[in-house]
Amino acid sequence: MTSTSTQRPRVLITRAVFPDVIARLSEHFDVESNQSDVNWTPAELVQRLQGKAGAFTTGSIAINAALLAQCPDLKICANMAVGYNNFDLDAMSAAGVLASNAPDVLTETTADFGFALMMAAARRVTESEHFLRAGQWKSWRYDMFAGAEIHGSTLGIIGMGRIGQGIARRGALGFGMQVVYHNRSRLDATTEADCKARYVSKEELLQTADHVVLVVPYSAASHHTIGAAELALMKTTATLTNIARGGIVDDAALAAALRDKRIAAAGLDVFEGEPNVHPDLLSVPNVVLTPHIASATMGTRRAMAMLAVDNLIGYLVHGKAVTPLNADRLVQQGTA
Ligand code: 8YV
Repeated sequence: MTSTSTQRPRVLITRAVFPDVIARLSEHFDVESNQSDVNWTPAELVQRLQGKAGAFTTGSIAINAALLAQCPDLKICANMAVGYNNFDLDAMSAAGVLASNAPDVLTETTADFGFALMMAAARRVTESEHFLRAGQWKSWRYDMFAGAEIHGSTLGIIGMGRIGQGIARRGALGFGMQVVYHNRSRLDATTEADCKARYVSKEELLQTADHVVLVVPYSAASHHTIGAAELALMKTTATLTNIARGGIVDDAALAAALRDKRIAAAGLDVFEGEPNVHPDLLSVPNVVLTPHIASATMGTRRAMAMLAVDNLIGYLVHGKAVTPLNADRLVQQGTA
């Protein structure tokens, strides 16, 4: 190692990434990257973070007080994700570590996928494909895989941030759906008009929507937003789609509701304890299951990764991140 390179900040990329991400970071930092994509234990992660000023993280990398206490050189964790429930923001602020996420660049791609998953569940796309692949298709029948209508039906969105609004616009403008939404706080009138969405209580939404889509961030407060009681409020013909986070839905209760046909179908991209999936969900036919891919187009994944890079360079080289989460709290403590 040359004397120049030892003076450069050191950065850890915690999962495999696009090679040009490494190239861009290497212009400014000494970079260690997990290109073999090994899932490090918390102890290995701590060990790799020794002497690192920055970490490029993804949603599966937990940054908490125990880790921070052992990584005194760490200054920033840049998440390649809009969600940041893998970060303990209080602990990061207390340790003087900046957190950043990757908003906006994935909004439309993720809204596309939420809509696709909702449509696949309603129109029984994977269930009928499995039937065909199993050689069970012998003839046409009037009610074969008859599903639920999309156009003209009522779309209920829980969590009306940027992605929720994108789904609302698709439903209202593209499919003539009536859109109702529930959110911690009501949107301003202009945004409601843009999305053609009407604010209702969670109970009214669950009782009236033909298709419920969850786009709420995960926190202790949103844990099991949908459980047995909420599923019982839904129409028996309704679908439920979760593209938010595992833990927003009680997966065991959902599997029971699907098995007993208390709701018609579900589309799930996220799971409690993923990549493990509740075994009861694997055995019910009326659920479309995908492995957390809502943001997965090459263009969007690249944009998310580059925004994380911009945050690392912005903060460690120029003193200002692009999309920080706790900059105000660091400023108050005089650590930014
Ligand atoms: C990511 C996501 O693929 O951005 C998010 O919050 O859930 C996904 O887009 C995942 O978190 C990897 O970091």
